[in-house]
Amino acid sequence: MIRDIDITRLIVENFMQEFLQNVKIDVAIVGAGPSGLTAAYHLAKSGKKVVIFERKLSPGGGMWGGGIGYPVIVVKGAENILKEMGIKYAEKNGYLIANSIEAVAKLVANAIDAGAKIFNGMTVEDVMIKNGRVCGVVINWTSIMEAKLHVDPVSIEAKFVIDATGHDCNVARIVEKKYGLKTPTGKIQGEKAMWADEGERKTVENTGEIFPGLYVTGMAANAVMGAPRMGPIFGGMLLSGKKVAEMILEKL
Ligand code: 48F
Repeated sequence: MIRDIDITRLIVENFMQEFLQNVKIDVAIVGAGPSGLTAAYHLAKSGKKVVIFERKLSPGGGMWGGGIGYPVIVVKGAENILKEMGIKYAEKNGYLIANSIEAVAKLVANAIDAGAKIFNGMTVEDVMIKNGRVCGVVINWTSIMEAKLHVDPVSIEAKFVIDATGHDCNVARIVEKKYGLKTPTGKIQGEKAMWADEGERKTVENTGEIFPGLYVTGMAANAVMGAPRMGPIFGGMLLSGKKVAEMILEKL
């Protein structure tokens, strides 16, 4: 017999256990797009305690829709990552072509299998900064935020925080507003117009620490540093996610 309250108990108990195991972590990743998921995979594979906080219910960010809603992505320069993730692809004129739904599903599955946690429906609305260093994130349920209820958030302690929030660079924006960034200008430069070749290269180049304890990856890196967008080509996102993980692993 199925008892209704058994279901209630199992869900609440299980979530509470998982959540409490993750209030003090090595790396908090904000955003479960391709760059955040790739970073999570590499950090978790190296045995680090890593959690992705994703505002929406579905992880995958801007990858699901491929280009203009056709579930196809183009990749250049990240063939090894596609292979490692088990994402099937075809090659045409030097470009790799993959199905966006398969790509998201496998990035998510690989990150989870490597040991990363994904908490969905949670928005990072602030960071903790102590002694001039980012040392955690402040979270609230997205549903609470969207309903504009006055409910105070809670904090998660993390040795490093990664802003993987894409075009909006939401975490960088919070820190910029309150303290200024430790970048050459101290300010968010805003992403520039479409230029796939330059954008892909710059995404990887711009990946790095923008405030003590806070790193930026993926499209957020270009938005912070003032580099072009690149549309539905994703090699830069995957390579940037891997790079940010390697940079943090050197310090952990
Ligand atoms: O936008 P998104 O996919 O970021 P990305 O990894 O990849 C960019 C590409 O998808 C595409 C592109 C490729 O060429 O330009 O745009 O850089 O994923 C960002 C994720 O962050 C979540 C958001 O819902 C999305 O899934 N997010 C944004 N702000 C917050 C957040 C927040 N404050 N808290 C939690 N999640």
